[in-house]
Amino acid sequence: MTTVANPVPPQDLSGIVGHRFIYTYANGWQYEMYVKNDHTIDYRIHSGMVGGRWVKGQHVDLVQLDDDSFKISWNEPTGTSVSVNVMPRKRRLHGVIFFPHWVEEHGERTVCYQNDHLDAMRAYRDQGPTYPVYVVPEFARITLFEHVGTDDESVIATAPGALPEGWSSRTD
Ligand code: FER
Repeated sequence: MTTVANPVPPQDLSGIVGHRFIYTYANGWQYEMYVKNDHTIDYRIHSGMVGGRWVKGQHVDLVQLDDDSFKISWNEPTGTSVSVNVMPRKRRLHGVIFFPHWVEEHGERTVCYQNDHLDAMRAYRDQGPTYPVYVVPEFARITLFEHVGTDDESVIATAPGALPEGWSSRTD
């Protein structure tokens, strides 16, 4: 129970920290996220507008909203902001992506291993244009959800295009 004086519900992040999951949005875009610890994700984008992009060590805000309900929010060096609600047992996810206008126009500039191009991404971000922001709100189905442990650099260590054929279609 929460109150005005204490609006924060109990926080048990063990249902999502140390897990890897693969999901496909209703628009067909397929993503993979690894919650490395309670403030960091690694991810790969298997298909969609910026398919081929991958990132390690993105700082995020992670909270538990309720039983089987988590929210992960962050801002990228590109200026893109993302907020994702995850319901692991229901295999349900809802993401809202807020793309700066330059990413909508030139998504290919962000398709890389971002960690090797952080200064370029910040320069594109600062050059813009930012507006109008392209807002993409979509539900997704989680097709794989597995515990792999925390702070494991080997979970996301390969470009999405360099994985074995069919790798991201594995289900559990
Ligand atoms: C997601 C939606 C968007 C996600 C990452 C993004 C890892 C990143 C978008 C971008 O920077 O292009 O569900 O999960």
